[in-house]
Amino acid sequence: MQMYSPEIETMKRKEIEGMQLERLKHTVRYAYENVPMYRERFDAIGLKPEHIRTLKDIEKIPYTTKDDLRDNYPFKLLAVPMKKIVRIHASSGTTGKPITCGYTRQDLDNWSTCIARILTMAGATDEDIFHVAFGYGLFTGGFGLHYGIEKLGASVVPVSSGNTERQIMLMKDFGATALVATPSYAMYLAETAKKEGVLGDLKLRLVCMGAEASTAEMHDALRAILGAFPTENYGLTEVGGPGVSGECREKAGMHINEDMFYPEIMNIEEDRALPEGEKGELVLTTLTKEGMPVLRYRTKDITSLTYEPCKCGRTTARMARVVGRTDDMLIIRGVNVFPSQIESVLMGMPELGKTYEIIVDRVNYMDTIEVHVEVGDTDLLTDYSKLEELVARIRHKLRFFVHLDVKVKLVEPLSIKRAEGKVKRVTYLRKR
Ligand code: DLL
Repeated sequence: MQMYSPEIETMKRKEIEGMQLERLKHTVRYAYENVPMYRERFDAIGLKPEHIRTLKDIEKIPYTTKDDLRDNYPFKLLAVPMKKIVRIHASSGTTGKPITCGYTRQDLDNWSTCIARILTMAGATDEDIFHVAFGYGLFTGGFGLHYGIEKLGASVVPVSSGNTERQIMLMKDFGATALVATPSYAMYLAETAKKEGVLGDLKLRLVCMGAEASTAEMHDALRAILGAFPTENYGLTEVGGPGVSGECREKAGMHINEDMFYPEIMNIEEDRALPEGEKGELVLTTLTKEGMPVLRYRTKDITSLTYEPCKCGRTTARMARVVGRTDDMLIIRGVNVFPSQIESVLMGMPELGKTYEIIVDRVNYMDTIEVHVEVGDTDLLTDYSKLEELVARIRHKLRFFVHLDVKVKLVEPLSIKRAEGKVKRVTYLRKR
């Protein structure tokens, strides 16, 4: 098994923790001395950097939230003068001002290292030709992956997003062996290539996905269509973008770059750290950032951690696939459900296509939920009895697996609008 940084990726737990503690102490002092918001927060509760003596002491530090980043827009959380910042990225979010991230030269170098590690664990080498279909711009996905691929020494084709037919032509003509995209866009590319009858001309052996949630069923479906190995990776603008963690060939969770990020899983309501294996909100602290260090960032992403060494030989902590964001959780007539749970049911049914949307409304004070899903084959739509039977089966499965009575509508293949950036699976007709 190839590793990009074997000396880090196979460290003993005690050594990793020793390194993390040193870096945590440094980051805390550095943030306290250079970022007014952290100094004010610490002073308000009488916390001093020297009070952080063990990794557990991190729990004394207040959380950082998205609102903190917005309130300090655009650059008040930078720990260095602008002269030292060589790149700025931002994430639009859904409302209001974006949140920003500034990188020093060293930050960019560390970022590329994180990405090169993740691509290597996914099985990439310097012989691969990467077709990058993430947007290039303020979004961290395009440039983040781009420089990591270059660092690995592979070839990068910076296609960016949009114009799906042209993307397929270029993948074919340039002989791309690896595709970088969101899972929903990777699926759209796969469906389009299938429709055009060119799947056999593609040389893809690897699909590296990230930036939105996916399910095991989605990975299986992609693998079946493209004949390429799907892996996913995770990150967020607030801590620098992609590169926090990624899957190896075992596909048994995403290995966290623990020398750069310190992960915690918290029960936020009870302000309690959760033990290994339990699901809660991922909280991240950067350990090497110079431009914009972030202490205990509440990601809102729900996952769990394991510290068990992986079969691949790596010893770094792994995070489970993200079930969803706390703010994406649907509460329908008191039942809590993540869109990913609905996706698992739909993707597991071979008669269905791979694109769906969820519509949430409130009628006569009652929450309603409706799922529109494409069928795999148009012919199904003309056979009324088959159609009825399929709808009944989907409803039954949803009732069984997510405990919800869901209205289901089957629609034509390729009739639901595809996203070029991040997919939006849920439409709210009711006020959130
Ligand atoms: O999406 C960074 C990224 C780019 C990651 C490319 C991976 C690949 P943001 O736009 O700030 O940054 O969005 C971050 O996206 O908090 C998660 O909710 C979600 N997300 C990212 N990766 C995954 C994943 C980039 N693998 C937000 N699974 C995060 C589930 C993901 N959700």
